[in-house]
Amino acid sequence: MRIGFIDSGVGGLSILEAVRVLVPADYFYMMDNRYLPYGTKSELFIRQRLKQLTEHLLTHQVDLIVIACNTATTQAVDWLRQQFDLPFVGVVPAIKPAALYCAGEKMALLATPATVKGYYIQKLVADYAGQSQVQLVGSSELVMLAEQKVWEGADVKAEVAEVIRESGLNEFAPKAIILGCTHFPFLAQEIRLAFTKAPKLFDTADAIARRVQHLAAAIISPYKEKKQDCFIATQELTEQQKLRVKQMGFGQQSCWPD
Ligand code: DGN
Repeated sequence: MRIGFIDSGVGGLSILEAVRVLVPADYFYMMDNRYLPYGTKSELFIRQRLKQLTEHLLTHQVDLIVIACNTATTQAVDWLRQQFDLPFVGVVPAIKPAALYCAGEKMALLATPATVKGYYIQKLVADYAGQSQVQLVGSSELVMLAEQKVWEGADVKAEVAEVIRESGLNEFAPKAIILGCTHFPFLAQEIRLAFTKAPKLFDTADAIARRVQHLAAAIISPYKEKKQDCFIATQELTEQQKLRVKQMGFGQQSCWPD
């Protein structure tokens, strides 16, 4: 089985980690670092770009693609499903389980600016948040801080605390925070520390892993044996990044500068 992943940066790796545990497959992680971050791009741009990346992943004969990015999912996944005859798994913020946990108390959604502005999220909140008051916070800065932490092991505690302070979330005091960007699980510790009273954090990785497992069970792939995982960047990685990619268990890496 061959499974493709798409994100603009390292965020999708938080989903890949969970999927890898449940589904034996060769993974093709496509990191569109040339256009990082997606959170500031238009819907039209994201759709066209995702179409190109999907076409490239299809040259690797993937059986399924995970759009491991909330921004891209909320703007493009329904459209992509109309363009390609291929199963797509999208990632959207875990508003429903968080609302169940909050039972009418306050919660917050932390995502990218594009995700919080989108119609898709307004609808998810209207459909599932129930009586809970929801504060939406969009931040591209957190995306870049997660990148720094994953690639360089940088200590970003103070910067994350500053983003949370500016958002006013500490005063809002939510019972739960939904991590509506796949980059943010990498900052879970720093986000908790930025609160006087730590809220419960919700992400989507385990739910996505179960969804992929369910779909994969019905796919008959010509690729039966697991060989190796492949990391594809759209802009040349630094030597340090190449080393990190190797440490993450990717047997092969390449650059597709298109
Ligand atoms: N990881 C992406 C998401 O879940 O929305 C955001 C990455 C970005 O480019 N902003």
